[in-house]
Amino acid sequence: MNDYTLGASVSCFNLFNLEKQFEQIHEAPIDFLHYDVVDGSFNRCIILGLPLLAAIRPHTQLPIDVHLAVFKPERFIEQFAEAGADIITIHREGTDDLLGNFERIRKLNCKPALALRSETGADKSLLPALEQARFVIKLTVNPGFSGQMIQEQAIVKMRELRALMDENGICTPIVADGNVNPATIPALIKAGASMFIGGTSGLFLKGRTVKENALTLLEARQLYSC
Ligand code: S6P
Ligand code: MG
Repeated sequence: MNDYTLGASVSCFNLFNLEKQFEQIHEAPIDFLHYDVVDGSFNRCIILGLPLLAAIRPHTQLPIDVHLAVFKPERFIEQFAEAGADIITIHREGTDDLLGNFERIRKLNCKPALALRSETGADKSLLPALEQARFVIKLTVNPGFSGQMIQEQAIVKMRELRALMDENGICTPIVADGNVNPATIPALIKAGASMFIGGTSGLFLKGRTVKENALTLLEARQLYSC
């Protein structure tokens, strides 16, 4: 399950020149794309919808993880699956029916994954969903916005999440999402993350190619992994 390591956040792409952006993405060691959808009520922003996903889908073979930062994800799952999602990630805070929604996602030939906001802890009621999830995204910032600082509470909750899964024999990988860079990676790895989503603070640093930035992130991961 740890075969993916580094994802690229589409909301941080150069949306003015997608063709060039994809050339850079495809020459970099990127394992998947991370596609944020925020509905304006889960957090106060509206980002990335169906038309852009449908437009980029034919131009990449990389798996696309659609991160539905929305309430009642059942309203959108089918549409994003049709538009080209491979993995659909839904929030614990967005639904009371995680497992029913996971089943919905699987029926559409996509893989379900789980996301937890930075302030959300894990408890035993989450174990079935954690076991079924392709991965669990632990947000380290607030949903939707790039360029935020990592929240200390997220690191603490991440450590507790990893411990809960380990105690229960669940090896689902934790994905760190938000402010991932060589300075934050050591603490994220220590807290249990093994996958990373790159954005403005690490993967899309100006003046360097995506490949150069990705290699720097992977070196940091290699250096600090046990
Ligand atoms: C954050 C969102 C992320 C960001 C990305 C930002 O809410 O879910 O996927 O797009 O992680 O990265 P950075 O380096 O700008 O914080
Ligand atoms: Mg995200």
